[in-house]
Amino acid sequence: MEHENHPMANRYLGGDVVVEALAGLGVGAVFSVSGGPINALYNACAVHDLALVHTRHEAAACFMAEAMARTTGIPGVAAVTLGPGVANTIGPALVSAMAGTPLLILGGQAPSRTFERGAGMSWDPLPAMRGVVKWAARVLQPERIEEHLAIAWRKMWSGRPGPVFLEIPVDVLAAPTEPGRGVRYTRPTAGLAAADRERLVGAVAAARRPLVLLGDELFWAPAANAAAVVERLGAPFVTLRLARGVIDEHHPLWLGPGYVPANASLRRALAEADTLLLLGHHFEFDLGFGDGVGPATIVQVASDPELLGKNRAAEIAIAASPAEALAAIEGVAAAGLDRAWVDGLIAEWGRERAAQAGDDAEGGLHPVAAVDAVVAAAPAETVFVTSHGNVDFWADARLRLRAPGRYLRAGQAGALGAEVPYGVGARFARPDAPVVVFVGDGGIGYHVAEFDTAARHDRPLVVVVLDDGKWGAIALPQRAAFGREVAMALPRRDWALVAEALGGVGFHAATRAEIGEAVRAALASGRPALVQVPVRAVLSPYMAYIS
Ligand SMILES: Cc1ncc(C[n+]2csc(CCOP(=O)(O)OP(=O)(O)O)c2C)c(N)n1
Ligand SMILES: [Mg+2]
Repeated sequence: MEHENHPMANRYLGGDVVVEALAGLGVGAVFSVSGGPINALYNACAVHDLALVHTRHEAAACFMAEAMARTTGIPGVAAVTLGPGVANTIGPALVSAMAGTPLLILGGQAPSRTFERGAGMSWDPLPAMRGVVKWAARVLQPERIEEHLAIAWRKMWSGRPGPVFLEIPVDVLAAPTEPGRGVRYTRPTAGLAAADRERLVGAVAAARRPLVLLGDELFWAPAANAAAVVERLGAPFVTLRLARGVIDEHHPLWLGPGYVPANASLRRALAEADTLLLLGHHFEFDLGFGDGVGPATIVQVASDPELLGKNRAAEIAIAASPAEALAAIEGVAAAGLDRAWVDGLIAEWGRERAAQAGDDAEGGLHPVAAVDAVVAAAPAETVFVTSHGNVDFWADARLRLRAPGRYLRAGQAGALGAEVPYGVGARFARPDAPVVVFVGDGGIGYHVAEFDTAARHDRPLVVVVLDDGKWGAIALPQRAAFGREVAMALPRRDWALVAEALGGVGFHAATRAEIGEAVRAALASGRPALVQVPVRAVLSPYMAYIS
């Protein structure tokens, strides 16, 4: 073969150590934007058969890597070049930190002998990266690469997961070295002490008005019996962030997304419950920091002790795996359950959701009508992505996920721009799953270029642009507060045409029927597809609440 006669071919280098270690850790792909100092890594991907994806922006590479973790539980990895390449990863690292998702960013660097001499593109990223990641380090000996990857992996998963950064200068990555011993990692599960078990069972059994809040950790460490537990208890439950879908959200006890700003029924439940079972999460922004909690006894279970009592003290705070807690209360019934309260809440959520159903008044479709039409045309196993614009908040409230790992949303950081890369990344993680992305006419502009990446790698997905002709989430509250919109309009661009120019296929759809047809045709096309849907700008419950 042609490459075999070249000086660096057929030699075992630092890059080979990296790739073999990653493969041992279950990593399925490396996302990058090509950079010279990491050529040894790229070559190693070919040698050891690890998928390598060159995207159009380092931020997109990171979002795709993070999307792999959000869909499968196993992180992808982003490898980027020095200086501006690393600088472009700061945004997604922040998203991953604030969302509590694992992400390993590998950074290239100039040869170590040039340090402090002003080598081209070279910049010391460690101080800046330390501001956003859990751990950042530089490895200077090829024989210590594997050790550093093992540390990175442990740091990334410890407590609440998050991003880590490892820099490897080109002379280290391209240095001949010996194969490592292989890195393996199994996430530890924190068991339940006997006394905690007793308190937990006692509190749950005594509940008259129990409410179960299912959070992030149940995605990383699932509990197969979660549905059985809520059924036996007769307790209403909400699903938060990464836990969306850990119980099928078509379940009759589902009280909607665990998102206080978008769920008035949840606000009432928090105020009236006598027992709150907060599993694998903390009282964060989505739960109103716990401020709306009424007289309830709070029972909080999370592996990371740092989350216990955060923002709101818990009467019973247990540092253990929520899955262990669910195992402990399996079969426990709430003897004095206030059924009328439970039924009333569930009915209220049903009415709240039904009242959202949009009309087709003058000026175009209501965003809810558009979202519902898309969802109706998407197969049950679809992975959905939404973002942080006004129309995305409608989508967030409308979606009912049937299983975990099927809902990606930037989360606490609220970063526009993650949408298209998340969709492409999900398609790498789950090559057979249909992927549908909701994004606004503002958000699409960030990373629409990743249509090219999806096309080059044959990763079909459907991106639905909900086009209200403006930066809606900013414009609508601005109008309410100031009586006008200042430079908020976005002229209607032909995003379907952009998708076609980038190797995809484009559709326009303006009615419910046209949306259904376009989504089905997009799915059947087997190509990256964009469906552009004009919608009215209607303030979502979320934006109304926070404005
Ligand atoms: C990285 C980033 N920059 C800016 C914002 C602020 N922001 C929130 S929503 C929004 C408007 C989004 O417009 P569009 O994507 O069209 O969605 P719409 O609100 O119109 O539905 C902006 C600019 C953000 N969330 N993230
Ligand atoms: Mg918009």
